[in-house]
Amino acid sequence: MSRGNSNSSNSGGGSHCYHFVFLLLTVSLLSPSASARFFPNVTSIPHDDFLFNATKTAWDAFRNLSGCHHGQTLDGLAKLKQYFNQFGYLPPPPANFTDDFDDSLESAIKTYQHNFNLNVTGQLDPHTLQLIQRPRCGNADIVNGSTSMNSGKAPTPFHTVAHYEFFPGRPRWTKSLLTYAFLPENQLTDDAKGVFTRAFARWSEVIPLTFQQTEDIYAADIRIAFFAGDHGDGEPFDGALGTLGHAFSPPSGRLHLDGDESWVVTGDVTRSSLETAVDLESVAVHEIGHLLGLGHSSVEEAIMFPTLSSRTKKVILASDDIEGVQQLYGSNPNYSGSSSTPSPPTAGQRETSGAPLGGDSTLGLTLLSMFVTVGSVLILL
Ligand SMILES: *[C@@H]1O[C@H](CO)[C@@H](O)[C@H](O)[C@H]1NC(C)=O
Ligand SMILES: *[C@@H]1O[C@H](CO)[C@@H](O)[C@H](O)[C@H]1NC(C)=O
Ligand SMILES: *[C@@H]1O[C@H](CO)[C@@H](O)[C@H](O)[C@H]1NC(C)=O
Ligand SMILES: *[C@@H]1O[C@H](CO)[C@@H](O)[C@H](O)[C@H]1NC(C)=O
Ligand SMILES: *[C@@H]1O[C@H](CO)[C@@H](O)[C@H](O)[C@H]1NC(C)=O
Ligand SMILES: *[C@@H]1O[C@H](CO)[C@@H](O)[C@H](O)[C@H]1NC(C)=O
Ligand SMILES: CC(=O)N[C@H]1CO[C@H](CO)[C@@H](O)[C@@H]1O
Repeated sequence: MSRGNSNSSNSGGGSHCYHFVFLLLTVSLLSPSASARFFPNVTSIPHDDFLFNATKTAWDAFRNLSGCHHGQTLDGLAKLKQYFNQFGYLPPPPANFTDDFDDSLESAIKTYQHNFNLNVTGQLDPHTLQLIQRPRCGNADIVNGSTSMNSGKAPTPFHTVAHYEFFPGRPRWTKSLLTYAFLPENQLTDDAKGVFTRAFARWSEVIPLTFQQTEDIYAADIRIAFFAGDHGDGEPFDGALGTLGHAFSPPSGRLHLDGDESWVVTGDVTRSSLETAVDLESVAVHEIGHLLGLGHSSVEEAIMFPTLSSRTKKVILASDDIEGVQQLYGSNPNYSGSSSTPSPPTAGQRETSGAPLGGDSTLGLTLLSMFVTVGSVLILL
């Protein structure tokens, strides 16, 4: 389940449909007629379905598994096993997964509970199911059997240990200037690109690496793209929530984001009336951590913790993130050593005093607009 060196072929099959998402419109403008002003073809796209309905998200069905335990058979357990397989907790089955709550599922649940600091019960208790359903990074927690979170650490009952972790073999970049480019077909606005500038800056502040945008996506070290569904790398995206993005370890440089999310580019995501709103910068900072060689961390405050709830902003590197990335690259000589200096206010964090909840337009909240391509340009990306 590693994203390390996947060379898988274009399983998108060359079909390419274009899904319209959103162009820096405030939510109040997201009526089909307003959208149509910008993109005449938009009426054919059923965007209301995923934007305004939070009930049909990727892992909602797991809700029904609450209380299920060893020995039972229940519809949906096979799907849960696929989930655990996706994130490295279960090996792929010889044939299909069954709906039986068997030993291997119980053991996967225990490992998951250990990694996410839950009580290790081996049961699908409410806390565990809640975490399982939370939107998260698509990268596995366990790569090639090398566990990256709590479960990979030797038991150290008398100390706290760092929880940051690397990909197997500890791949890292060996040059200090890395270029990045955006998939031209996504047609990102300057505001959206600015989100990535800020996200890269959070890492370059603490390590001696510099990131520079380039227009040439084929020459760039890091290639950033929004895709919907299956996009040819063997790790399809899954619509609203579920997995939000994934990124490959060095020196691959591929950073992919799920084009079906309601990405918030500017404004206070925590006050969005949209249940599925996801903060773009928060996910970008996390995925850049993978690009640099970090795996997932069990420290909940860490950027490299695998989950991110919708309507949540989390962009400040925790000491766990900083120690981890400095193990790979050393410290930036200009770095003062304080791990939690809030960044100066940016367009994305402007005060929006007094605006009532529910009126996103009055909050100055903007959603990402892009064209999402499925399956065509991907072989090189
Ligand atoms: C995982 O193992 C496979 C087979 O041994 C190897 O080809 C692949 O590069 C490994 N992935 C990582 C990230 O180490
Ligand atoms: C919109 O319609 C025009 C003309 O039918 C077509 O050329 C264009 O590709 C369409 N754009 C999208 C995003 O579907
Ligand atoms: C969950 O259970 C409810 C009630 O039994 C059922 O109506 C619903 O379809 C189930 N949902 C899924 C996604 O299986
Ligand atoms: C596995 O599941 C798929 C989809 O549900 C089904 O088409 C296929 O026949 C199953 N294969 C086996 C070996 O059970
Ligand atoms: C763990 O178990 C304790 C004692 O039963 C309980 O108080 C606590 O809420 C549980 N924590 C979680 C995260 O489930
Ligand atoms: C440190 O700061 C100096 C002066 O601003 C700058 O020229 C240099 O590039 C910085 N070094 C790094 C590694 O960021
Ligand atoms: C949670 C949520 O927003 N649900 C909505 C799903 O779509 C239907 C029909 O548009 C609405 O009535 C629900 O409120």
